[in-house]
Amino acid sequence: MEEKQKNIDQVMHDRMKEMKVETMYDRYQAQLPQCGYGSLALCCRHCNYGPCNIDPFGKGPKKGICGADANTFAARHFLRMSGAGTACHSDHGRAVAHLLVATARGEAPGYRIKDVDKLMMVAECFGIKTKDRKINEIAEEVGEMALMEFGKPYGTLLFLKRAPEARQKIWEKIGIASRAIDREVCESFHRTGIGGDQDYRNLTKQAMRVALADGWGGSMIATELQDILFGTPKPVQGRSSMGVLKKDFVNLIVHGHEPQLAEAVVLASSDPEVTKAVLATGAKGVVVAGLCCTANELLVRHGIPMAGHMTMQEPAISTGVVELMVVDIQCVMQAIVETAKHFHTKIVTTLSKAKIFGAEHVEFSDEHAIEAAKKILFMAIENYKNRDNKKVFIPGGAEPNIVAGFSHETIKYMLGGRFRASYRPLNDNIINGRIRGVVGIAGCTSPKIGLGETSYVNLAKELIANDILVVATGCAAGQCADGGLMIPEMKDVCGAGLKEVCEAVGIPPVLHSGACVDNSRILIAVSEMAKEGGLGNDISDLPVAGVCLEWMSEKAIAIGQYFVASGVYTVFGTNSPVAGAPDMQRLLTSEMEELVGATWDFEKDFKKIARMVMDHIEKKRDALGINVKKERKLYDMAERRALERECKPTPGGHH
Ligand code: NFS
Ligand code: SF4
Repeated sequence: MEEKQKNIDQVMHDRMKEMKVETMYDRYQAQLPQCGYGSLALCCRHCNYGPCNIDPFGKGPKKGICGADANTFAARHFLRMSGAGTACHSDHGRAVAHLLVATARGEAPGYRIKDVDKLMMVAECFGIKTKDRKINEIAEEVGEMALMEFGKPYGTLLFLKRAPEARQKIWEKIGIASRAIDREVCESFHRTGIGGDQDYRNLTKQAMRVALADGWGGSMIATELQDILFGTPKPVQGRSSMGVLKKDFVNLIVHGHEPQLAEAVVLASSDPEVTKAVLATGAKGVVVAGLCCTANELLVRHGIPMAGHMTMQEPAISTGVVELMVVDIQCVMQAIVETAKHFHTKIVTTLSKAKIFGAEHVEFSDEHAIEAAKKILFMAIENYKNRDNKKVFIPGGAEPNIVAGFSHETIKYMLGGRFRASYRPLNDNIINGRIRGVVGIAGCTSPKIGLGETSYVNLAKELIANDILVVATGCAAGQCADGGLMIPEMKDVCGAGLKEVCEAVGIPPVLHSGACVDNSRILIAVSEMAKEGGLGNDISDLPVAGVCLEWMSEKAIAIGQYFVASGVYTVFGTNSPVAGAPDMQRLLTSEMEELVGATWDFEKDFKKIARMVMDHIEKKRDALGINVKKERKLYDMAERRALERECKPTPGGHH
């Protein structure tokens, strides 16, 4: 029997095993069996009466010492996860807002306002006067107002207004229109302490409100303000593979999430002083490659190559050619410091809020970004001579294998044409059935599904074969990119309808829309589809869905929850975060429908997920009345005569 070709993940892990470099798969094995209480959300240590456990099956306790039951346990966990995820995306957004203000004031010399159109759009959305004002003045006010969104004492978030009116009404009606971002995060933690909110339905509502403060707040601020500063993504060729690292070059990997660091490193890497220093070492140049969401940010804006997603951070170092990995925050595993010890690689942290024991630290600031970036580059260059060529091993090619950069503006522009950017053609193609619907694939990669598995690739392939357009972000997008799905040629594995559209517009069937904060782009896209008309008047009317197969981070839970609260049916793979609390599980997977017109679903079996999503899409199409069964045409006399003139009646006659 022919052996299935190993993918880069497997090849790298074989190599690491050989070299006795520990991986997350080893550590995952060492954790097995994972704690049953934890897996079911049935442990609580929110106070020191505990830790308390609930026994879901046997005769053990059904309540914590304070009396909290399984639903309260699970709902509190769920709210804390939503709150923590929101905090991550939003603190990132806040940093970008600070940078915008600093840039506008001329206090951040490495940066400038790149996208004035986007600045004007956000200014208008914030109700800021733009006429006869200097760009920098407007930018400063936009940044200041964005910062106010975190702590304003009254009112609700300004970006909520970008949702369809029907959606805003639902949020108002059930009391989940988010107020200030920090307030929602703070209140979530307040409510989940001992003796706080102990009604799982009420807790879940707050989980919606805090998550909406992520999607329509912190994440959207991050995305839009980054576009202002670094440019709104446009289609760009790129490469995603370990092969982007090059043998004769100084290789520097930027890992983490906030693009301000990565942008500065990219900028500084072409500084003549840096080039001179590189050439002096005998290397041919310097490769800056991204990892995780930083990679997505750099890829969609500049086509900077991507070395990998979450589960590939240790393998990337194990190529032996990485002089330095510089990190900021989020999804950076402490383990990389140990991995690096097997090689010459330096690990450098940059934020005072995220240090790793054993790593070097170069403090990064908006004011001195370029200096810090240069310092880091010189450290990498200096380290080139320490590379051990016997340890070098780089799998994968280096030629471009993706077209990325599909911001919602680009999608609209490509579909509608230069003079009338619009979602009309997309809506029309959904109505006429060439495209059945749209699915957003987002989120993490995880060792839980097994080494070498490419769950997102398989799912995306099945969806596009069934005429469903796929929009991908985060590590899921990274995996789809590695899997070769993000090139226009992939139209050939699509269903006939989607193929026709991809051909006409010149897009791949799986669109790379950026990092995890860029899921906010999907919110805007679905809002505009709803407003464009013909597909109902709310997001929950659209034939769309969200999927995260290998969720890991608390951020993924926040994203899932804001998708659902925005009206998007969302399916998560592996396991439910509330599995041990049946009422809570039912609330998420069915009763949410009544509240917000959408639900969660959790499904272990990946193969089933494609089916679930497609069924959902067809259900929505039916409800919209766009799945009209071809009515049998009844001819009147005149038509009948005309027909008879054209063709001879066959035996049995016409109907
Ligand atoms: Ni999203 Fe990005 Fe990746 Fe998951 Fe982590 S990098 S913000 S959390 S693992 S997709
Ligand atoms: Fe136990 Fe209640 Fe304290 Fe949790 S909050 S640890 S359930 S007593």
